[in-house]
Amino acid sequence: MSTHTAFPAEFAAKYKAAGYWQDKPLTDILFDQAAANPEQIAIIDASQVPAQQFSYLQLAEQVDKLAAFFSQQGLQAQDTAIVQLPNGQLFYTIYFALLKIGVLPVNALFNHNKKELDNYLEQLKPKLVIYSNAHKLFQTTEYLDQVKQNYQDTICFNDQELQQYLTQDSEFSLAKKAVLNPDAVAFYQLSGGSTGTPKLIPRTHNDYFYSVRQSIEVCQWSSATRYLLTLPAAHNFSLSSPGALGVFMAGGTLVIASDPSPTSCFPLIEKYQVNWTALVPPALLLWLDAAKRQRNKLANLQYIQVGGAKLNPNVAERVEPELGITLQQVFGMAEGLVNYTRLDDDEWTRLNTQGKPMSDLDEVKIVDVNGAEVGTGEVGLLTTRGPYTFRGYYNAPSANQQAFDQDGFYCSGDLVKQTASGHLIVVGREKEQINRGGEKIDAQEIENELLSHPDVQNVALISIDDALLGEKSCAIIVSRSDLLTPVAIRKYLRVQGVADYKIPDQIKFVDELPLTAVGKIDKRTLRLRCL
Ligand code: OOB
Repeated sequence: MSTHTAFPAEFAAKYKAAGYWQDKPLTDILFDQAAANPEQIAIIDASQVPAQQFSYLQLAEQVDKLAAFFSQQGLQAQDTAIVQLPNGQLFYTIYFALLKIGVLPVNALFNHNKKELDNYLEQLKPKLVIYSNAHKLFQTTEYLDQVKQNYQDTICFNDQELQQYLTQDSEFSLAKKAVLNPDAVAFYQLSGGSTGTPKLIPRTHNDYFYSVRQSIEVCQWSSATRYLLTLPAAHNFSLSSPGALGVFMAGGTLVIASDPSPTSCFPLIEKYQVNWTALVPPALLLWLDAAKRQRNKLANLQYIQVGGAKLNPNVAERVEPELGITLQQVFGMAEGLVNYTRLDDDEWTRLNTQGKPMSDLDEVKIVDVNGAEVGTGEVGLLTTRGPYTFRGYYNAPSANQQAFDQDGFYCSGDLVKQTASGHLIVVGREKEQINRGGEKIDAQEIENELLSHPDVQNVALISIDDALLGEKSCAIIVSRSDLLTPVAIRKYLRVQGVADYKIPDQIKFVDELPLTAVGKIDKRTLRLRCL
């Protein structure tokens, strides 16, 4: 059984003929730069104290050394790996090292927990797990022992072991570069999910390479770009839109912050003359607040990207006057399509739209519930296909049937309208997902978890408005016992290994849940009741 839905041959041919797919492996992003600009600083890792710098040559050497090490451990092309690391230089070294020998990683978010890791392990049965003792799940050996027990062919390393290996002055012979098919899967991205089970998104060398190249074109990045990483490194926004890979492709410098707070970021912007960064809307609010006192620290910053969740136009309006920085809205998805407002878009467009597709070969169809296209300015469901939008989740035929129309358009679940200029405005969403300040919660996943509690008879997880995060989650529960408390519910979810950000922010008990005419839980009514 094939577990990967490839781009149909006629589309692949079209993207190649247009010169969009160039049949290059993703690792060329780094190695081309190391050859052309070996001395240029690729990374300033300020998540470490003191900060550490790596030139392109040094980074490439580290990648080669680690690739050789992984090969010695018996890892081979087409093996898979689960990597969960905090933001730092090592994330990129490992990413490129695995890709170089053809191992396919899935980069778990650092705030993922046992539930997510269990799921990725179960789906991929990886040969390699890379974890960090800085994560609470690995502070004791319990979980690691369980992994080793259940997956006896899997080798596990923690970040410190690999870091130590890299700092040793040892001789190594270059790993044999995998002979890569550029149309093949390079790695898996993570889906925000809306169907109850986490899903993996295969991204090919060709499609991802193109998405990075087109992103730096749209954002006009160059070797003068100094980008501050604030978001999780694994996220599609900060990896490829244009993100860290965009920095490397442009030959710029990536500055890594330990977190998105103004306290961590403002001094770095000043010290390292950062001129670009990317934020989710809640972090932007904190930055606007801090800039009232420390705007001078942001003097070098020219552009600020905001995306991952809807940016309120009232907040958008404050960015340019209060920070003195041009705003770029980014509406993307790990599945592919990324929309950017252009640097020279007029002010209304920059403040009120979430951008337009980055590629002229992106096809966007906005449809009503029957699949018929709606007119310009009318709200409908966003569906899309194009040179960097995936064609199917890993090993998930029934989910794929739901997620794609018969022409291979991916149904994103977002409700949008399009302006005459082709820009998209996100007005809502149809999918069962809560967007907690950019962090996605699959409502069904948490509902299923809650339903496994013996005292929970029925439950709905809904979004509620939040001034900082945009949305928070609220679990509305029909309990079998008068003794069930919110504290007990939260504890139960924690013990199950649910990630912290997915634990309901509010928990309410009701006698019964309202139903729609077809007998589904009426979340719209619930949401109104919670206002
Ligand atoms: C990005 O990727 P994901 O996979 O975490 O989430 C995708 C979903 C979209 O379908 C949409 O519902 C929401 O996040 N979203 C936005 C948005 N950007 C993403 N909703 C409103 N306004 C925006 N600007 O979040 C992502 C991937 C690449 C670049 C940027 C964001």
